[in-house]
Amino acid sequence: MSFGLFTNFALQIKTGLIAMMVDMSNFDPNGISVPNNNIFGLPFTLEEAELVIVPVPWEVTVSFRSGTARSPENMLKASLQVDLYDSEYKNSWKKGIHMLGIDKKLLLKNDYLRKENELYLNFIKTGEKVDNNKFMCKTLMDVNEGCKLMNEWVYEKTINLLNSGKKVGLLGGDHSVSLGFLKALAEKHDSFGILQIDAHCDLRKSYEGLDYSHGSIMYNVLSTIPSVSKLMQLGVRDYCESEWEYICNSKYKIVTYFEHELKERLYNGQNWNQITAEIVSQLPDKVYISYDIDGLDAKLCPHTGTPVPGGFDMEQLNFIFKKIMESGKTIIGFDLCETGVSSDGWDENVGSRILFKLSNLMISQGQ
Ligand SMILES: [Mn+2]
Repeated sequence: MSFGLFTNFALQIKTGLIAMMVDMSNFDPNGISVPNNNIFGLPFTLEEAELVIVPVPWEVTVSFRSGTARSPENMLKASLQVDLYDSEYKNSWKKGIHMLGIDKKLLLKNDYLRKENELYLNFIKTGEKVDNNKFMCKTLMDVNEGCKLMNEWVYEKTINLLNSGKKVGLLGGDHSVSLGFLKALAEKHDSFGILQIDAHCDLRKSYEGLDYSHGSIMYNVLSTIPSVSKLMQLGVRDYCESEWEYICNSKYKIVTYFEHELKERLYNGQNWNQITAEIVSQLPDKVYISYDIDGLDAKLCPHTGTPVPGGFDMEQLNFIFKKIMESGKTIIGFDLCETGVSSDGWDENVGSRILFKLSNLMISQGQ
């Protein structure tokens, strides 16, 4: 494929001639990717794409290892290596996938507040009371306010895209980024469930004093978005007692498949197909996939923010997604979060392949 195509597209946008008529005659899906193109090396503009990926470069509340705010830009590069041929969802990409540019202001704000939050976390580790320290009270207030603004930013971006008829996927950043998108989806869908892939429950109330921590995302979702009728968590293997109690008191609104239980069932002779059927049957008709990459085996995501031993193989989860599609349920949106940044590009390589699979799921469904 030649660089001429990109110029050609730019010209068509300027002259307003694009509409849905994308000239793919010069695009070779079997050829090498053109770096100037968009995600997965695809040539679609925002206007042409059926699915829009919104990158959210944010990791202000991460408590262990940083990097995930940079993963959208790294995944964009890594995505050029993903082959467009998907044996399950052939040619789905032809409906158009486009990733928005990284918002530089949001990234700068993230960098500043992340440092502030580090100061705050180091302070509370000393065991001193925040209330007694005016400087720390102000720092905490700034961090919480910044996270609130990020949520509003995500809401505005995603509701506008949904209103213009686009399908939307979110690319974090840490897991806290999903709240605004889920609020936007709740305006479009009366009732839906969340399928959460995660090593953690993320059900902590105001984790470490932070209102919008990655460790509180599902608590915040359930306490502020009544349209979420069910939360199904898969692969959890690191959680605290209050989260366990919260699940037990949820009257089965939260169904958690803990990793040790899943493994035990497999060891006792059940197969993945049986377990998958059980999982899929409990999901409501409309499903949002919240994919925290740390739900996978850490060998697939060694630089994620809070890795935990154990976890899924990628294909195990793809199998569940396939069965959801076969069941006739609708996937209304997704997020992919917590992909780390690695010097050899491995984490981003895995992440971009998951992003392509999630994109294909969404886009292969009818409008
Ligand atoms: Mn998470």
